[in-house]
Amino acid sequence: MPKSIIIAPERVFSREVIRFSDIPVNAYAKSVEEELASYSTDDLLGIWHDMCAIREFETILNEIKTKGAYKGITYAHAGPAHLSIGQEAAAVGMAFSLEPDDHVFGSHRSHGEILAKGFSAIRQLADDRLLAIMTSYRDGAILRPVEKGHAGTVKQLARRFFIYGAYSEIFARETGFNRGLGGSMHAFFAPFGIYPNNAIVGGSGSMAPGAALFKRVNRKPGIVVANIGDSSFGCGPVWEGITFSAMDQYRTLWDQALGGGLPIVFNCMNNFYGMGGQPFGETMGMQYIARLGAGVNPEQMHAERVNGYDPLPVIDAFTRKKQVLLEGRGPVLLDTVTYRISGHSPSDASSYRSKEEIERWQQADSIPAFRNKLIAKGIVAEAALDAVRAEVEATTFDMFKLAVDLGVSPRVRIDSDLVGQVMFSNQRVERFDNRAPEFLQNLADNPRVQQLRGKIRTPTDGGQPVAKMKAFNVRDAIFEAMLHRFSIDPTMIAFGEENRDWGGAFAVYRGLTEALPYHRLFNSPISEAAIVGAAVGYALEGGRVVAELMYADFMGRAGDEIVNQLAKWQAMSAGQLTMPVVLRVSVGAKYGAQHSQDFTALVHHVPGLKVVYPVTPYDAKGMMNAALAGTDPVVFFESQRVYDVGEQFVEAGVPEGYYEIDLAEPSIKRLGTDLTIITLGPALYTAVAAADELQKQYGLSSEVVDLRSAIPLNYEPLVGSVKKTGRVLLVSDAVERGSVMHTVSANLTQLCFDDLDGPPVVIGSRNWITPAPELEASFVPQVSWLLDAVHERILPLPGHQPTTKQSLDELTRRERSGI
Ligand SMILES: Cc1ncc(C[n+]2csc(CCOP(=O)(O)OP(=O)(O)O)c2C)c(N)n1
Ligand SMILES: [Mg+2]
Repeated sequence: MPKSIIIAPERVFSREVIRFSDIPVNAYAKSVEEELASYSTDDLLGIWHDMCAIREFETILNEIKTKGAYKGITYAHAGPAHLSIGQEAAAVGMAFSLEPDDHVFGSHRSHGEILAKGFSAIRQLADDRLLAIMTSYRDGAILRPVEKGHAGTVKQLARRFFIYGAYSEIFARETGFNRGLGGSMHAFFAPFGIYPNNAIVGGSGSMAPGAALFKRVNRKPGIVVANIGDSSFGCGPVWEGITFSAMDQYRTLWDQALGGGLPIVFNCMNNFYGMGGQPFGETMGMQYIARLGAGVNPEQMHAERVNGYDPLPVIDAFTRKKQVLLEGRGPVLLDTVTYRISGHSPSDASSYRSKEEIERWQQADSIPAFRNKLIAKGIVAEAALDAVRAEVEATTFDMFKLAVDLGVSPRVRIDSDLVGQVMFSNQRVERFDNRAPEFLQNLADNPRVQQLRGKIRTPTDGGQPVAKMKAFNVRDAIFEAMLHRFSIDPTMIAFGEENRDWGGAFAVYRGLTEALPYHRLFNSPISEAAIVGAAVGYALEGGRVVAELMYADFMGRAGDEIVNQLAKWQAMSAGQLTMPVVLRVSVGAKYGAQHSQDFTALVHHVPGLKVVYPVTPYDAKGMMNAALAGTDPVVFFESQRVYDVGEQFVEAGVPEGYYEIDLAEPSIKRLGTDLTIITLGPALYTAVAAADELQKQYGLSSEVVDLRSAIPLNYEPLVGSVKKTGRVLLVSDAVERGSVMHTVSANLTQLCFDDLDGPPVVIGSRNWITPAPELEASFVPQVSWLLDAVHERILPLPGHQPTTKQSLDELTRRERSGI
């Protein structure tokens, strides 16, 4: 079913010019008297409160980092403190008019943003709601220390709670928002709309669009703000996130009832510096971050530069931009100008800027400036401002004292297994929402569903091998599992390159285009970082998502999103967030050096990911079903060598109904007594062929075990097999050096040392680039390699004449030359 956007030659060749419209710079011109129509005295005192609180919060951090003490309280803080002294007005301006349903993502320099958003939410939430949040959040662990002896209002209590939770998090205490597993650069508190802050520069730029997507797809209220620095606009993933957010399809192809463009503000906290490099005038060429909106879409992202050294223009901008987003005209780019008076971190000697420059910004400091403005116009009495400041400083200091007190705020016990326990959530969630899943047709009418009914699901058809066209294959198995979950979980969506009309590059999704509305299955831009980043953001908001990378080779493009985002947030939230993402990754064949690499080892090395690689229809369906019922990130490798392969091992065939396979369980594909051959990926089929030859030619009985999964992995069946045979050969198509099989081999050596006749032998692809298909047989393990390896390194095969080089001498020679 082709799309309805027709590209007409006469249109694209017509003469025209591309026009840009003016991008406002500091257009805000309201006097404070004019603003009185929008703000009560309490509002203004609130803004003042929040700015002072942030300043005090960070001043304390700065003092203890640089001097080891504050007002007589000594404390050595080992972790980082990226301070934002000077940026308070920008943070408060950003957060002040946002509602709890508006979600902010941020950067390493986010203490101020967190506090500002927290105070804003506290102001807006009703007392009973605040109490409910504080008592239920981690069963009151943060509330208990701060409610002791508190005689003030609920809102005051909530502010104590929030300042204390933030300090505790920064100081790695049990009483932190995330039990200290997030820390200074990653602290967040979802009940107040504060989502993960990212130590990876620009990290929020690719994740936050997924949160905005979640709001659209699931019709949730509110907008999303990605607070990122000026230097982060040099990061590819930020551009990808912008591209993803600005896709026309939200307004051209999606159901307009969903609300149109993504409700997201890319808010640049523009302090004119990275650590020492200056995007303005040195490391970039756009001069104004706001200019960057010009190329993105005809609305130029509604880009605007605002004065973030005064909270009022920022509040004004956010109020206007939120309206734009609610009208479905997003995304928005804001260039909020501010200045970091503090160093990048306390060890920063400010060698990259002049003293004079810092002094000038100190003279313009937003906190005294705001105070003076209010006093000069007689809007708020000096005494009232001073009283607020005194109270803020006292509370902040009190909370600091509580947070550093190990008796009140203990660290997670060093011998506890907490980190291990929260690496995976290991839950089962049938559906993340109860509404009816949206479909375009009755599934019984779906052509692919109908076609699958006629396919043969068993290894043989009337005693004969099944013809390729008739076999229910791996591709079908994944489709069936996907459709099942799509039909149960209304939040489930899938996206990636060429996912919709093309059906995914390898036609796994063929038929889903007819079945699903755009917002449940769509083409993404060629933006691998944004594909994975958006999936992470979507999942963090509470939706199930399947993202696809067309080739494993492209994982590098999404490197950060896979290794630092997808893998980390469950544990960094101390188990409060789940990550129900299946990342489908196809492993190529016959496409040479950049399209045919098995990268299982890369993700195997990254704690926090489940890594599976089924290669039979039975396994693919059962494991996809399990992955789609779980709450953990699963990197789901698929081999292009076997998409067409029918079931060859399960005599009863692939069930039409639902079943799951425990991801940790290896599968014994063939029983044997003399040798265990362990595989991961399509090497299974090579191993089975080798087992046939070993039996036929040498009477050697091989047990073939397919790991199916690298993480998690139950070693018991492997140990059981090795205890029986005493000999192990491990095979995968990944390049041999550092392959998953080496870890399995090393572990089995320890687990089965007394039962082994000799050391396990690992065979993988050569440590080369993947050559052209005509040469692949010299690269990927072949049956002959396995036979020769058995002969040379496990058990001499009588009369066997090796045709390939598998000896230990050859291994040593190759290692010596680095190949
Ligand atoms: C991907 C990445 N590269 C580099 C760094 C090291 N680093 C930390 S902060 C920073 C400067 C970031 O500048 P900007 O985005 O303007 O934010 P600011 O620090 O000014 O708030 C750098 C280079 C990092 N954390 N992540
Ligand atoms: Mg900066």
